[in-house]
Amino acid sequence: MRLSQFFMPTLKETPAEAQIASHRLMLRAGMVRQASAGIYSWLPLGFRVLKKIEQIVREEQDAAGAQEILMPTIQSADLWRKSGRYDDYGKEMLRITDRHEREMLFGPTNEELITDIFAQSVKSYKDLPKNLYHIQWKFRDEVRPRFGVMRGREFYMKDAYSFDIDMAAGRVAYNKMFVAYLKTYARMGLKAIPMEADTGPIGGNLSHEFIILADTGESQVFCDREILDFDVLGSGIDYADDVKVAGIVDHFTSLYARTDEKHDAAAFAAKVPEARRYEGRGIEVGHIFFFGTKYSEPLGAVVAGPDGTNVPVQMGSYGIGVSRLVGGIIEASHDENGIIWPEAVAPFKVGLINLKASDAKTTAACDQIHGKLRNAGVEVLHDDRDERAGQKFAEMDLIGLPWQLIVGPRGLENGVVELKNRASGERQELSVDAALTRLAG
Ligand code: 5CA
Repeated sequence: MRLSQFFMPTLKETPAEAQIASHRLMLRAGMVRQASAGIYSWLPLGFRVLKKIEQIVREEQDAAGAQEILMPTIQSADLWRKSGRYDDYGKEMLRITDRHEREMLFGPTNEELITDIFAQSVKSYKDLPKNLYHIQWKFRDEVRPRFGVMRGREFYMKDAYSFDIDMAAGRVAYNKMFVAYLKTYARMGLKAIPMEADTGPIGGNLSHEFIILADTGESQVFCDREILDFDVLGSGIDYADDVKVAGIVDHFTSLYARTDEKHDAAAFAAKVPEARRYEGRGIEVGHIFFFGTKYSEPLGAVVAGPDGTNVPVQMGSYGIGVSRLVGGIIEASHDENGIIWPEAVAPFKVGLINLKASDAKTTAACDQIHGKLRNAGVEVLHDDRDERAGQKFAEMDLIGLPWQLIVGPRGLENGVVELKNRASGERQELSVDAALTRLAG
Protein backbone atom coordinates (compact mmCIF):
# COMPACT_ATOMS: atom_id res chain seq x y z
CA MET A 1 0.00 0.00 0.00
CA ARG A 2 1.30 3.44 -0.96
CA LEU A 3 1.01 5.96 1.84
CA SER A 4 0.30 8.68 -0.74
CA GLN A 5 -2.96 6.84 -1.47
CA PHE A 6 -3.73 5.37 1.96
CA PHE A 7 -6.44 7.04 4.04
CA MET A 8 -4.57 7.66 7.30
CA PRO A 9 -5.53 11.07 8.67
CA THR A 10 -2.85 11.52 11.35
CA LEU A 11 -3.00 14.37 13.85
CA LYS A 12 0.01 16.44 14.88
CA GLU A 13 -1.56 17.73 18.07
CA THR A 14 -2.62 15.57 20.98
CA PRO A 15 -6.43 15.58 21.11
CA ALA A 16 -7.60 17.25 24.30
CA GLU A 17 -10.39 14.75 25.01
CA ALA A 18 -8.05 11.75 25.21
CA GLN A 19 -6.90 10.92 28.74
CA ILE A 20 -4.91 7.76 28.15
CA ALA A 21 -2.11 6.75 25.80
CA SER A 22 -4.05 4.32 23.62
CA HIS A 23 -6.88 6.77 23.01
CA ARG A 24 -4.42 9.55 22.15
CA LEU A 25 -2.36 7.33 19.89
CA MET A 26 -5.36 5.81 18.10
CA LEU A 27 -6.66 9.29 17.27
CA ARG A 28 -3.24 10.65 16.34
CA ALA A 29 -2.44 7.66 14.11
CA GLY A 30 -5.77 8.04 12.30
CA MET A 31 -7.03 4.61 13.41
CA VAL A 32 -10.47 5.71 14.62
CA ARG A 33 -12.70 8.75 14.79
CA GLN A 34 -15.39 9.32 17.38
CA ALA A 35 -18.89 9.31 15.87
CA SER A 36 -20.62 10.17 19.15
CA ALA A 37 -19.88 9.48 22.82
CA GLY A 38 -18.44 5.96 23.10
CA ILE A 39 -19.14 5.18 19.42
CA TYR A 40 -16.32 5.02 16.87
CA SER A 41 -15.71 4.71 13.16
CA TRP A 42 -12.78 2.49 12.27
CA LEU A 43 -10.48 3.93 9.59
CA PRO A 44 -8.22 1.71 7.46
CA LEU A 45 -5.26 1.47 9.86
CA GLY A 46 -7.45 0.71 12.88
CA PHE A 47 -9.70 -1.60 10.91
CA ARG A 48 -6.73 -3.72 9.80
CA VAL A 49 -5.69 -4.23 13.45
CA LEU A 50 -9.26 -5.01 14.52
CA LYS A 51 -9.47 -7.69 11.82
CA LYS A 52 -6.11 -9.22 12.76
CA ILE A 53 -7.21 -9.55 16.38
CA GLU A 54 -10.58 -10.93 15.32
CA GLN A 55 -8.88 -13.56 13.15
CA ILE A 56 -6.61 -14.79 15.98
CA VAL A 57 -9.65 -15.04 18.26
CA ARG A 58 -11.55 -16.93 15.53
CA GLU A 59 -8.72 -19.40 14.84
CA GLU A 60 -8.35 -20.29 18.50
CA GLN A 61 -12.11 -20.66 19.03
CA ASP A 62 -12.27 -22.97 16.00
CA ALA A 63 -9.26 -24.95 17.24
CA ALA A 64 -10.96 -25.41 20.62
CA GLY A 65 -14.04 -26.87 18.89
CA ALA A 66 -16.40 -23.88 18.90
CA GLN A 67 -18.43 -23.18 15.73
CA GLU A 68 -18.93 -19.72 14.30
CA ILE A 69 -22.38 -18.30 13.65
CA LEU A 70 -23.69 -14.74 13.32
CA MET A 71 -26.60 -13.44 15.34
CA PRO A 72 -28.17 -10.02 14.75
CA THR A 73 -27.42 -6.88 16.73
CA ILE A 74 -31.14 -6.09 17.16
CA GLN A 75 -33.15 -8.46 19.33
CA SER A 76 -36.76 -8.73 20.40
CA ALA A 77 -37.60 -7.89 24.02
CA ASP A 78 -39.73 -11.07 24.39
CA LEU A 79 -36.85 -13.47 25.13
CA TRP A 80 -35.36 -11.05 27.64
CA ARG A 81 -38.69 -10.96 29.47
CA LYS A 82 -38.56 -14.75 29.78
CA SER A 83 -35.11 -14.72 31.36
CA GLY A 84 -36.05 -11.81 33.60
CA ARG A 85 -33.21 -9.64 32.34
CA TYR A 86 -35.35 -7.13 30.41
CA ASP A 87 -35.97 -5.19 33.61
CA ASP A 88 -32.71 -6.16 35.37
CA TYR A 89 -30.52 -4.61 32.69
CA GLY A 90 -31.91 -1.16 33.37
CA LYS A 91 -30.59 1.89 31.58
CA GLU A 92 -27.53 0.13 30.22
CA MET A 93 -29.77 -1.51 27.61
CA LEU A 94 -30.59 0.54 24.52
CA ARG A 95 -34.31 0.02 23.91
CA ILE A 96 -35.86 0.57 20.50
CA THR A 97 -39.47 0.56 19.34
CA ASP A 98 -40.21 -0.46 15.74
CA ARG A 99 -43.00 0.94 13.54
CA HIS A 100 -45.45 -1.66 14.87
CA GLU A 101 -44.74 -0.54 18.43
CA ARG A 102 -42.84 -3.78 19.07
CA GLU A 103 -40.20 -3.52 21.75
CA MET A 104 -36.74 -4.28 20.46
CA LEU A 105 -33.25 -3.74 21.84
CA PHE A 106 -29.65 -3.45 20.65
CA GLY A 107 -28.03 -6.57 22.15
CA PRO A 108 -25.61 -6.03 25.05
CA THR A 109 -24.90 -9.81 24.97
CA ASN A 110 -26.63 -12.89 23.51
CA GLU A 111 -27.41 -15.54 26.14
CA GLU A 112 -31.18 -15.36 25.52
CA LEU A 113 -31.05 -15.47 21.73
CA ILE A 114 -28.56 -18.35 21.51
CA THR A 115 -30.46 -20.35 24.14
CA ASP A 116 -33.65 -19.91 22.11
CA ILE A 117 -31.91 -21.05 18.91
CA PHE A 118 -30.59 -24.08 20.76
CA ALA A 119 -33.94 -24.88 22.39
CA GLN A 120 -35.71 -24.92 19.02
CA SER A 121 -33.22 -27.27 17.40
CA VAL A 122 -31.56 -29.65 19.85
CA LYS A 123 -33.60 -32.28 21.65
CA SER A 124 -31.19 -35.05 22.63
CA TYR A 125 -28.03 -35.42 24.68
CA LYS A 126 -26.58 -37.18 21.60
CA ASP A 127 -26.16 -33.78 19.92
CA LEU A 128 -24.02 -32.51 22.80
CA PRO A 129 -21.56 -31.02 23.51
CA LYS A 130 -22.02 -27.85 21.45
CA ASN A 131 -20.21 -24.54 21.60
CA LEU A 132 -21.41 -21.74 19.31
CA TYR A 133 -19.83 -18.30 19.01
CA HIS A 134 -20.14 -15.12 17.06
CA ILE A 135 -18.14 -11.93 16.70
CA GLN A 136 -20.57 -9.06 16.61
CA TRP A 137 -21.10 -5.47 17.73
CA LYS A 138 -22.72 -4.97 21.12
CA PHE A 139 -24.22 -1.91 22.72
CA ARG A 140 -24.21 -1.00 26.40
CA ASP A 141 -25.28 2.48 27.34
CA GLU A 142 -22.42 2.97 29.81
CA VAL A 143 -22.90 5.90 32.19
CA ARG A 144 -19.42 7.15 31.52
CA PRO A 145 -17.97 5.90 28.22
CA ARG A 146 -14.27 6.76 28.32
CA PHE A 147 -10.78 5.83 27.28
CA GLY A 148 -11.75 5.56 23.62
CA VAL A 149 -12.47 2.03 22.45
CA MET A 150 -11.56 0.59 25.87
CA ARG A 151 -14.91 1.50 27.39
CA GLY A 152 -17.19 2.25 24.51
CA ARG A 153 -20.94 2.14 24.27
CA GLU A 154 -20.75 0.27 20.98
CA PHE A 155 -18.01 -2.36 21.06
CA TYR A 156 -16.95 -5.50 19.21
CA MET A 157 -17.10 -8.73 21.19
CA LYS A 158 -16.55 -12.41 20.61
CA ASP A 159 -19.11 -14.32 22.64
CA ALA A 160 -19.24 -18.10 22.78
CA TYR A 161 -21.92 -20.23 24.44
CA SER A 162 -21.48 -23.85 25.55
CA PHE A 163 -24.23 -26.44 26.01
CA ASP A 164 -23.67 -29.68 27.93
CA ILE A 165 -25.65 -32.54 29.43
CA ASP A 166 -24.25 -32.27 32.96
CA MET A 167 -22.00 -30.18 35.14
CA ALA A 168 -18.91 -32.34 34.61
CA ALA A 169 -19.21 -31.95 30.83
CA GLY A 170 -19.91 -28.24 31.29
CA ARG A 171 -16.68 -27.93 33.24
CA VAL A 172 -14.77 -29.58 30.39
CA ALA A 173 -16.20 -26.94 28.01
CA TYR A 174 -15.25 -24.17 30.45
CA ASN A 175 -11.70 -25.50 30.76
CA LYS A 176 -11.28 -25.59 26.98
CA MET A 177 -12.27 -21.94 26.70
CA PHE A 178 -10.00 -21.04 29.64
CA VAL A 179 -6.99 -22.54 27.85
CA ALA A 180 -8.08 -21.14 24.46
CA TYR A 181 -8.05 -17.68 26.04
CA LEU A 182 -4.54 -18.11 27.41
CA LYS A 183 -3.39 -19.13 23.95
CA THR A 184 -5.31 -16.37 22.16
CA TYR A 185 -3.71 -13.61 24.21
CA ALA A 186 -0.25 -15.20 24.02
CA ARG A 187 -0.50 -15.24 20.22
CA MET A 188 -1.09 -11.48 20.34
CA GLY A 189 2.13 -11.03 22.31
CA LEU A 190 0.26 -10.44 25.59
CA LYS A 191 0.63 -11.84 29.09
CA ALA A 192 -2.86 -12.64 30.37
CA ILE A 193 -3.66 -13.44 33.98
CA PRO A 194 -6.86 -15.38 34.70
CA MET A 195 -8.53 -14.25 37.95
CA GLU A 196 -11.55 -15.51 39.82
CA ALA A 197 -14.28 -12.94 39.25
CA ASP A 198 -17.79 -11.82 40.14
CA THR A 199 -20.49 -12.72 37.65
CA GLY A 200 -22.56 -9.49 37.65
CA PRO A 201 -25.57 -9.38 35.32
CA ILE A 202 -24.50 -12.54 33.42
CA GLY A 203 -24.97 -14.70 36.52
CA GLY A 204 -23.65 -18.07 37.73
CA ASN A 205 -21.10 -19.04 40.33
CA LEU A 206 -17.93 -19.84 38.38
CA SER A 207 -16.21 -17.08 36.48
CA HIS A 208 -12.77 -15.84 35.49
CA GLU A 209 -11.62 -12.52 34.11
CA PHE A 210 -8.56 -12.35 31.90
CA ILE A 211 -6.37 -9.37 32.64
CA ILE A 212 -3.47 -8.27 30.45
CA LEU A 213 -0.54 -6.43 31.96
CA ALA A 214 -0.20 -2.75 31.12
CA ASP A 215 1.26 -0.04 33.36
CA THR A 216 -1.68 2.22 32.60
CA GLY A 217 -4.36 -0.42 33.28
CA GLU A 218 -7.50 0.31 35.31
CA SER A 219 -7.02 -2.46 37.87
CA GLN A 220 -4.18 -3.12 40.24
CA VAL A 221 -3.09 -6.76 40.01
CA PHE A 222 -1.23 -9.00 42.43
CA CYS A 223 -0.07 -12.42 41.31
CA ASP A 224 2.43 -15.21 41.49
CA ARG A 225 5.13 -14.76 38.82
CA GLU A 226 4.74 -18.43 37.93
CA ILE A 227 1.58 -17.40 36.10
CA LEU A 228 3.57 -15.00 33.96
CA ASP A 229 6.38 -17.49 33.37
CA PHE A 230 4.16 -20.28 32.04
CA ASP A 231 4.83 -20.75 28.31
CA VAL A 232 1.36 -21.34 26.90
CA LEU A 233 2.40 -21.54 23.26
CA GLY A 234 5.26 -23.89 24.01
CA SER A 235 3.11 -26.24 26.09
CA GLY A 236 1.76 -28.11 23.05
CA ILE A 237 -1.89 -27.78 23.99
CA ASP A 238 -4.18 -30.42 22.54
CA TYR A 239 -7.75 -29.30 23.11
CA ALA A 240 -9.00 -32.87 22.77
CA ASP A 241 -6.96 -33.97 25.80
CA ASP A 242 -9.40 -33.13 28.61
CA VAL A 243 -7.01 -34.26 31.33
CA LYS A 244 -4.12 -32.11 30.12
CA VAL A 245 -6.43 -29.12 29.60
CA ALA A 246 -7.78 -29.52 33.15
CA GLY A 247 -4.20 -29.76 34.40
CA ILE A 248 -3.34 -26.38 32.88
CA VAL A 249 -6.47 -24.81 34.37
CA ASP A 250 -5.63 -26.29 37.79
CA HIS A 251 -2.08 -24.96 37.55
CA PHE A 252 -3.34 -21.41 36.94
CA THR A 253 -6.22 -21.47 39.40
CA SER A 254 -4.04 -22.80 42.20
CA LEU A 255 -1.66 -19.83 41.95
CA TYR A 256 -2.41 -16.51 43.66
CA ALA A 257 -3.94 -13.85 41.37
CA ARG A 258 -6.24 -11.04 42.49
CA THR A 259 -7.19 -7.51 41.54
CA ASP A 260 -7.17 -4.79 44.21
CA GLU A 261 -10.86 -5.39 45.01
CA LYS A 262 -10.16 -8.88 46.34
CA HIS A 263 -6.47 -8.68 47.18
CA ASP A 264 -5.46 -9.76 50.68
CA ALA A 265 -1.92 -8.61 51.53
CA ALA A 266 -1.56 -11.14 54.38
CA ALA A 267 -2.62 -14.05 52.22
CA PHE A 268 -0.41 -12.91 49.40
CA ALA A 269 2.59 -12.80 51.75
CA ALA A 270 1.70 -16.18 53.20
CA LYS A 271 1.09 -17.95 49.88
CA VAL A 272 3.74 -16.55 47.55
CA PRO A 273 7.49 -16.38 48.28
CA GLU A 274 8.75 -12.80 48.06
CA ALA A 275 10.79 -13.31 44.90
CA ARG A 276 7.70 -14.56 43.09
CA ARG A 277 5.36 -11.73 44.12
CA TYR A 278 4.31 -9.60 41.17
CA GLU A 279 2.44 -6.30 41.48
CA GLY A 280 1.37 -4.25 38.51
CA ARG A 281 -1.57 -2.90 36.61
CA GLY A 282 -3.83 -4.55 34.08
CA ILE A 283 -6.82 -4.37 31.73
CA GLU A 284 -9.71 -6.83 31.55
CA VAL A 285 -9.89 -8.19 28.01
CA GLY A 286 -11.99 -11.29 28.53
CA HIS A 287 -14.48 -12.83 30.90
CA ILE A 288 -15.83 -16.37 31.07
CA PHE A 289 -18.83 -17.66 33.00
CA PHE A 290 -20.39 -20.97 33.94
CA PHE A 291 -23.99 -20.48 34.99
CA GLY A 292 -25.60 -23.92 34.73
CA THR A 293 -29.30 -23.70 33.93
CA LYS A 294 -29.87 -19.97 34.54
CA TYR A 295 -31.02 -19.44 30.92
CA SER A 296 -31.81 -22.99 29.77
CA GLU A 297 -34.60 -23.39 32.36
CA PRO A 298 -36.64 -20.23 31.64
CA LEU A 299 -36.07 -20.51 27.88
CA GLY A 300 -36.87 -24.22 27.67
CA ALA A 301 -33.50 -25.52 26.47
CA VAL A 302 -34.04 -29.12 27.56
CA VAL A 303 -32.73 -32.33 26.03
CA ALA A 304 -33.56 -35.97 26.58
CA GLY A 305 -30.80 -37.60 28.60
CA PRO A 306 -29.55 -41.21 28.19
CA ASP A 307 -32.42 -42.49 30.37
CA GLY A 308 -35.03 -40.61 28.31
CA THR A 309 -35.91 -37.95 30.88
CA ASN A 310 -35.68 -34.30 29.88
CA VAL A 311 -33.08 -32.12 31.59
CA PRO A 312 -32.21 -28.45 31.11
CA VAL A 313 -28.75 -28.09 29.60
CA GLN A 314 -25.74 -26.74 31.48
CA MET A 315 -24.41 -23.56 29.93
CA GLY A 316 -21.46 -21.21 30.00
CA SER A 317 -20.65 -18.00 28.12
CA TYR A 318 -17.28 -16.71 27.11
CA GLY A 319 -16.50 -13.14 26.06
CA ILE A 320 -13.47 -11.44 24.53
CA GLY A 321 -13.41 -7.68 24.04
CA VAL A 322 -12.09 -7.57 20.48
CA SER A 323 -12.28 -3.79 20.05
CA ARG A 324 -11.05 -3.20 23.61
CA LEU A 325 -7.98 -5.31 22.78
CA VAL A 326 -6.90 -2.80 20.14
CA GLY A 327 -6.57 -0.17 22.87
CA GLY A 328 -5.34 -2.71 25.42
CA ILE A 329 -2.46 -3.85 23.22
CA ILE A 330 -1.40 -0.22 22.70
CA GLU A 331 -1.50 0.37 26.47
CA ALA A 332 0.73 -2.67 26.90
CA SER A 333 3.07 -1.74 24.06
CA HIS A 334 4.00 1.86 23.28
CA ASP A 335 6.67 4.47 24.03
CA GLU A 336 6.93 8.26 23.92
CA ASN A 337 7.10 8.18 20.09
CA GLY A 338 4.05 6.05 19.48
CA ILE A 339 2.64 2.56 19.15
CA ILE A 340 4.79 -0.61 19.06
CA TRP A 341 2.67 -3.34 17.44
CA PRO A 342 3.38 -6.98 18.20
CA GLU A 343 3.91 -8.53 14.78
CA ALA A 344 0.83 -10.77 14.92
CA VAL A 345 -1.60 -7.84 15.09
CA ALA A 346 0.36 -5.14 13.23
CA PRO A 347 -1.61 -3.39 10.46
CA PHE A 348 1.44 -3.88 8.17
CA LYS A 349 4.66 -5.71 8.93
CA VAL A 350 6.99 -3.21 7.24
CA GLY A 351 7.05 0.54 6.72
CA LEU A 352 9.15 1.28 3.64
CA ILE A 353 10.52 4.83 3.82
CA ASN A 354 11.68 6.62 0.71
CA LEU A 355 14.05 9.29 2.05
CA LYS A 356 14.11 11.27 -1.21
CA ALA A 357 11.03 10.83 -3.35
CA SER A 358 12.28 13.58 -5.72
CA ASP A 359 15.25 11.39 -6.64
CA ALA A 360 14.41 9.06 -9.54
CA LYS A 361 16.91 6.37 -8.56
CA THR A 362 15.73 6.16 -4.96
CA THR A 363 12.10 6.06 -6.06
CA ALA A 364 12.84 3.30 -8.60
CA ALA A 365 14.63 1.28 -5.90
CA CYS A 366 11.73 1.73 -3.46
CA ASP A 367 9.18 0.70 -6.07
CA GLN A 368 11.19 -2.41 -6.79
CA ILE A 369 11.54 -3.31 -3.09
CA HIS A 370 7.81 -2.68 -2.61
CA GLY A 371 7.00 -5.07 -5.46
CA LYS A 372 9.31 -7.77 -4.16
CA LEU A 373 7.96 -7.58 -0.63
CA ARG A 374 4.39 -7.71 -1.93
CA ASN A 375 5.21 -10.74 -4.08
CA ALA A 376 6.71 -12.44 -1.04
CA GLY A 377 3.40 -11.90 0.81
CA VAL A 378 4.80 -9.26 3.18
CA GLU A 379 2.34 -6.51 4.13
CA VAL A 380 4.09 -3.24 3.46
CA LEU A 381 3.13 0.41 3.84
CA HIS A 382 5.31 2.38 1.43
CA ASP A 383 5.87 6.01 2.34
CA ASP A 384 6.34 7.28 -1.19
CA ARG A 385 5.37 10.88 -0.37
CA ASP A 386 7.57 13.83 -1.14
CA GLU A 387 7.88 14.92 2.49
CA ARG A 388 10.71 15.70 4.91
CA ALA A 389 12.55 12.66 6.26
CA GLY A 390 11.95 13.85 9.83
CA GLN A 391 8.20 13.83 9.34
CA LYS A 392 8.32 10.37 7.77
CA PHE A 393 10.34 8.95 10.67
CA ALA A 394 8.00 10.49 13.23
CA GLU A 395 4.87 9.15 11.54
CA MET A 396 6.33 5.70 11.08
CA ASP A 397 7.25 5.59 14.79
CA LEU A 398 3.77 6.86 15.66
CA ILE A 399 1.93 4.11 13.74
CA GLY A 400 4.29 1.51 15.18
CA LEU A 401 4.89 -1.00 12.37
CA PRO A 402 7.36 -3.67 13.60
CA TRP A 403 9.97 -2.95 10.92
CA GLN A 404 11.10 0.17 9.06
CA LEU A 405 13.07 -0.19 5.87
CA ILE A 406 14.79 3.11 5.13
CA VAL A 407 16.03 3.76 1.62
CA GLY A 408 18.02 6.84 0.63
CA PRO A 409 20.35 7.97 -2.22
CA ARG A 410 23.54 7.84 -0.14
CA GLY A 411 22.95 4.31 1.10
CA LEU A 412 22.01 3.10 -2.37
CA GLU A 413 25.34 4.41 -3.73
CA ASN A 414 27.04 2.07 -1.27
CA GLY A 415 24.57 -0.72 -2.02
CA VAL A 416 22.85 -0.60 1.39
CA VAL A 417 19.51 0.18 3.03
CA GLU A 418 18.73 0.55 6.72
CA LEU A 419 16.48 -1.79 8.67
CA LYS A 420 15.08 -0.52 11.96
CA ASN A 421 13.30 -2.60 14.56
CA ARG A 422 10.57 -0.44 16.11
CA ALA A 423 10.50 -2.27 19.45
CA SER A 424 14.23 -2.31 20.21
CA GLY A 425 15.21 0.74 18.16
CA GLU A 426 18.06 -1.34 16.71
CA ARG A 427 19.25 -0.24 13.26
CA GLN A 428 21.25 -2.24 10.82
CA GLU A 429 22.71 -1.45 7.41
CA LEU A 430 22.50 -4.28 4.93
CA SER A 431 22.12 -4.99 1.24
CA VAL A 432 18.68 -4.83 -0.35
CA ASP A 433 18.69 -8.58 -0.89
CA ALA A 434 19.66 -9.31 2.71
CA ALA A 435 16.90 -6.99 3.93
CA LEU A 436 14.34 -8.69 1.71
CA THR A 437 15.41 -12.11 2.95
CA ARG A 438 15.09 -10.96 6.57
CA LEU A 439 11.62 -9.50 6.07
CA ALA A 440 10.23 -12.30 3.96
CA GLY A 441 11.27 -14.91 6.56
N1 5CA B 1 -22.01 -12.63 27.96
C1 5CA B 1 -20.77 -12.51 28.67
C2 5CA B 1 -19.71 -13.37 28.09
S1 5CA B 1 -19.92 -13.63 26.41
C3 5CA B 1 -20.35 -11.05 28.71
O1 5CA B 1 -20.98 -10.22 28.11
N2 5CA B 1 -19.27 -10.78 29.43
S2 5CA B 1 -18.68 -9.33 29.74
O2 5CA B 1 -19.71 -8.42 30.09
O3 5CA B 1 -17.67 -9.50 30.73
O4 5CA B 1 -18.02 -8.78 28.44
C4 5CA B 1 -16.99 -9.53 27.81
C5 5CA B 1 -15.81 -8.65 27.44
O5 5CA B 1 -16.25 -7.59 26.60
C6 5CA B 1 -15.14 -7.96 28.61
O6 5CA B 1 -14.17 -8.79 29.21
C7 5CA B 1 -14.50 -6.75 27.95
O7 5CA B 1 -13.23 -7.11 27.41
C8 5CA B 1 -15.44 -6.44 26.81
N3 5CA B 1 -16.29 -5.29 27.15
C9 5CA B 1 -17.31 -5.23 28.04
N4 5CA B 1 -17.85 -4.00 28.10
C10 5CA B 1 -17.14 -3.24 27.22
C11 5CA B 1 -17.20 -1.88 26.81
N5 5CA B 1 -18.11 -1.05 27.31
N6 5CA B 1 -16.31 -1.44 25.87
C12 5CA B 1 -15.40 -2.27 25.34
N7 5CA B 1 -15.30 -3.57 25.69
C13 5CA B 1 -16.14 -4.06 26.60
